[in-house]
Amino acid sequence: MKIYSVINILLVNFLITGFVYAGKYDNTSKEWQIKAYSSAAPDFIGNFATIVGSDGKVIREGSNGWTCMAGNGRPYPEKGWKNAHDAMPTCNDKEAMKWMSAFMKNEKPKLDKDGWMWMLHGDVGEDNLVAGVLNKEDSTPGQWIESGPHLMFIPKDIKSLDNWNTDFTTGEPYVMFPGTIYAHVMIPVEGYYKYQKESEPK
Ligand SMILES: [Cu+2]
Repeated sequence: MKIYSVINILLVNFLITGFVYAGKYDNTSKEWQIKAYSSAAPDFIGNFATIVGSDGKVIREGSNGWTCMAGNGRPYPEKGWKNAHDAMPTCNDKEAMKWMSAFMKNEKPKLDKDGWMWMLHGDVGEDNLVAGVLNKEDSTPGQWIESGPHLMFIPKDIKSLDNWNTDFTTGEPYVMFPGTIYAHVMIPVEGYYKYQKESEPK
């Protein structure tokens, strides 16, 4: 009897500690953010990129003209993003950076040439036809895609994407937000379908 209560107390303690610990992550540090955001691109780009923190300020100066930052437009959680995927980090060249800031302000992007954006941690889901949809329930039926690793091509002239593939289930590059001011090309790389197996080509 005694032994059981001791074991019980130990178990309960262990569980409580476990729960408290699980809720106690803190991903707001510069170190966490630099690691999570810079790894949205391959090392040879991310290691030399400027990193913008959650407060919109530069937390590391870069040297290659690229900028990495969290791309998730949802409110920044008190303890930071749960993980890198949740942060939806993007590494942008100069043109993609212009596109990102226009996108976040709901403005029309004005680029001087085509741009490139890496998103090797994927995103937490998009309606492929409509920008800004935050939940699968609100998306166009069959058009919700939670992306794994990909590269994005951002054209200066969105008309150049007319008649391109818009089907994300083929594995080929496809147009996201086709026919809109935010039309761009998604280029899936290894692991692209890991969050949404049912869309993988069979
Ligand atoms: Cu993307």
